[in-house]
This record gives sequence, structure tokens and C-alpha cells, in this order.
Amino acid sequence: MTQRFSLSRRRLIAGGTAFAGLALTGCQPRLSGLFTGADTHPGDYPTVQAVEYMGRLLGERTGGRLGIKVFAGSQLGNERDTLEITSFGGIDFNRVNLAPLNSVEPMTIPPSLPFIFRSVAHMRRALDGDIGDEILAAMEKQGLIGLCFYDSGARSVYNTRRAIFTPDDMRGLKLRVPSSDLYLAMVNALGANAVPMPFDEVYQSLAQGVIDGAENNWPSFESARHYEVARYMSLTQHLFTPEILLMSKISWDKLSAEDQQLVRQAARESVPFMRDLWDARVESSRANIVASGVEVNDVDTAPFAQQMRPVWDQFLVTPQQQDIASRIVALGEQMAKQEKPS
Ligand code: GTR
Repeated sequence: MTQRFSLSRRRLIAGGTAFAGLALTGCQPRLSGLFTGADTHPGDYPTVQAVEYMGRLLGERTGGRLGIKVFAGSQLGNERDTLEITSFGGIDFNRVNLAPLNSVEPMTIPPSLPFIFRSVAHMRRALDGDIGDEILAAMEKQGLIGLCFYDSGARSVYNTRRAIFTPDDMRGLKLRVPSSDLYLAMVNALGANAVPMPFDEVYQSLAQGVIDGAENNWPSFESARHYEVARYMSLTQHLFTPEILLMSKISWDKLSAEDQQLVRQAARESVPFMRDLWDARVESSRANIVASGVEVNDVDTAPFAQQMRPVWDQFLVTPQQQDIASRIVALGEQMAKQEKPS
């Protein structure tokens, strides 16, 4: 089921002269300078802001010797392509969602399973501890250094046709998913037709009727303007798949041990910064979307969880994946118990 990155060198160069230039810098030893960063979101999005903040921290702590220039808004390509380029050393930092890594690194599966996290608090607690550290460490064999996780809130289904209350309402809808076999299976399990597509093509495809809907969090639904066309948002909250900040292992290996430490520390410090921005952004996006007249409805999530459940067994294949998934579940149960008034 897993696959290595497969972007050919020809496609890499054809992908744009920017890449070609960036890729070549990957061959030279470099101990200092302005690193490149990729992000699919626009400049004001919390993930971009967080990596820029991290770059400022690095600048302050090295007298300007290190810094990060983030190319926002998919300028360097979609997430699957930029991931491959990052693993070749053509991009230094990359902030992506775990979804496009699902078919590459098995350890990204557990936190991407439907309904595995009960809440944002559960997700944060799991990823702040050993579970998160083990998933970050697993990225190294893919040529990527996992630095930290960022929030991505809850993903819900939106579409141009009708309000969704039960899985039956999803039947026949053409729903865009990120490039992930797991996402494909999840959406198909609900009776919809999953269409894998890069994020930056979704608006146009919704507007032209190529797809009927997609699923995402409030800030992405707003910032990519999908809500202008998809006027039904149904709060399935089926996923809390987090964002991850990665560094190319090729770039990482060129840093001194002290600079590696500085990078890790700055990344860690960007997490609470991002979370504050994120919480505010979720609220403002939700308010703007509701004010624009999008029809938003709650759903009983139990039948969705039940229908999607078989993907757990289908995608949790290694003992390491199963161990991480059961620890996430156990943590959720423990947190729920503590929250219950005695
Ligand atoms: C967003 C995420 C992006 C991208 C996008 C998608 O929530 O922040 O990195 O993965 O979803 O659905 O492609």
C-alpha cells in the first residue's frame, strides 16, 4: 500500500524553473543562509505565519545567519509534489497536512483515522507527547525530518447540492479528497464518490461542477473561497488530521549539531504561537461563513463513525501503527474519564 516518492527528475525540472534552481542548491554544502519553505495556504494563514515566526526566531538567535523564506499559496507546487522535492533537498522546509503522506509513511495513518481523536484537546495532548515524537521520528526514513505538528481543527463535509444529515445523504456525491488512499477509502465507505485532487484545484472544480463537494476545516473552507460555491456545510467532524512541519534531511544534514538544535527549538516554540492564531482563525472563519449565508447543520456523527470504521482494520497493518492507534484511543478514554464530573 505504501509507495516511495515517485516524482521523476524530468517532472521536477518541468515543474518550473523555480524548482530547478532550488533543486540545484541541494547539492552544495550550506551552513547558513535563507532557507526555503513551502505552504499551500496564503500568507495570512496560521501555518504560514507560524513558520515565518520560526524564521524570525532563528534570525534573532543567529544574528541573521539563518532565516526562512516561505513561498505561500502553493507557489512551489501542490503538497505531494513539494514533498518529493523536499525529500530531494530542493526545498528546505515544508508545512503540509499528514494526508498526502498517508500512502508514503505508514506511521502517519493512526492520527489520520476517522474519529480517532475526540477533540482538539485530545489531539494536542497525544501529539505533544511520546506518540507525536514517534510519528515525527518515523519521517526520517522518507528523507524528511519531522519537526512539529500544527493544528488543523476538525474536517467536515461541504457541498454545492444539499445538507448532509446521514451517510445516505452522501450517496453519489462527487467529493474531492487529498491524495491519500485512506481518504479515498473513507469517503467511498460513506457511499460518495471520492475524487483525489490537489487543494489548489478544488475551487475551480467546485465552480465548474466537476466535483460536488469536499471536506475540510473552517479556515481552509473560507481561505480557499470554497464556501462561495459550496453553500452547505455539514458538521461531520470526521477527522482531526494534523499538519506537520518537515525539513529536508539533505538540508538538515548540512547543519551543525548546534544549528539543528536551534531549528528544533524554534519549531517547538512556533507551536503555541500557531495554536493561538489558529483558535482565533477558526472563530473568525466560522463567523464569516455563517454571515455569508452558508447553510450549516449539525449531524449525529455515530452512523458516520460506524460506516467508516472498517478503514481502521484495513489501514492499521503494522504492529507499530496498531500500537500508536491504541495509545491514542486509550488517552482519549482517560481524558474523557477525567472530564466526567464525579
Ligand atoms: C488543509 C491543510 C492543507 C491541505 C488541505 C487539503 O486543511 O491545511 O495543508 O492539506 O487541507 O485538503 O489538501
